[in-house]
Amino acid sequence: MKIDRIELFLVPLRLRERFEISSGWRDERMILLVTVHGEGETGWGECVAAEDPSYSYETTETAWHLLRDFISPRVVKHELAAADQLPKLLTSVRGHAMAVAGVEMALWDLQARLAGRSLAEEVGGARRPVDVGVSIGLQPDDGTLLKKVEGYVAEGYKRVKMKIKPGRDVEMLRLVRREFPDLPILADANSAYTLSDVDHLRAFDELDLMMIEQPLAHDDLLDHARLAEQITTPICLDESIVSLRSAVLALELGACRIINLKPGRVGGFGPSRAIHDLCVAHEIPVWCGGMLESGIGRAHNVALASLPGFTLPGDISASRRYWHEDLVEPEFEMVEGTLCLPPGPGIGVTPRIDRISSLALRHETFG
Ligand code: OSB
Ligand code: MG
Repeated sequence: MKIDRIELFLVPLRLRERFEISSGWRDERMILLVTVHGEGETGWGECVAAEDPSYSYETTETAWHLLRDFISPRVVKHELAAADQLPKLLTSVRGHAMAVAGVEMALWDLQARLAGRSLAEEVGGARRPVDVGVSIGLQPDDGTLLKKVEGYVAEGYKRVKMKIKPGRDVEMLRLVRREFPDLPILADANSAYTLSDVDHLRAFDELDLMMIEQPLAHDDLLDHARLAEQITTPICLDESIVSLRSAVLALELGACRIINLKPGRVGGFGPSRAIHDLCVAHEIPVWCGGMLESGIGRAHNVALASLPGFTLPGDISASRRYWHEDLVEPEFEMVEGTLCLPPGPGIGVTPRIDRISSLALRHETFG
């Protein structure tokens, strides 16, 4: 594949409702879209970096900088045997996996389109509907949360994840558990606790949670391993898993029993497939997380989630859970707790280029 041109778009998209986590809230996303043009086709990617550095050190602006000044110049006009060869062109880029993933996943889309295959087939997935759950942000009060949970359960979501933080955790989850005795639920702390909270975290064990996601710091695998010895609720890691190496280390240390795999966080499909295979070999369940993506990133996530090791419902909800109007056609709809894989080629949904262009605050072309 010879890449002639790369384009970047920055598209503000208002969320249908505020999304609040332990470190802050947002009402709008700055969607960073990447296109790679080559061999007469176009591949689409979405960089998941957020507007601020609270979830990751990467932000929309650092990603734009990396993509413009370091990644695009090493890819444009270069010959790539296949999408999984991208790391060979980027040996001089350390970290910034989200920026890299934007291009990497666009290359996979391009490769799939050129082969006339769906992205799911291209990455080794099966043609099966993908089980989905929903991630609910912190709510102003328990009554509002219970109503939200009830609504999503009625819509058919297979499991519910709730954001927690100190002061909005055990009691709140206990109420939800009381109202929904059989519902698969989990709690995501986004690093809001430390190992000194172990006695408090032990109180979660009676709630029959599927897991607690990222209770401690992103770079503290050792304390996660220590915590795992003192609580029975399975620990799932999100922020801590930024590469295959970090996944190897986490499993070796016993820092988690489950992994939330987000392709946009680990550098794309190449590292995601390697982490997936590692987890399958260790009998560690994986599920596909989300970063409030538009339909473009969602299409990539659905394709990845069709791999066999994804045995738990992902944070891949329907377009309308996030947006009044998505950036793709058709939008993603949930049917009986699942999202269907769009039939190929590539991501299988059509980016609405007119809408993307007219909404874009910034648009740059390289090559
Ligand atoms: O921690 O999983 C997270 C969204 C933005 C940043 C971090 C996280 C999330 C979510 C939402 O939980 C998942 C989604 O529905 O896209
Ligand atoms: Mg998380």
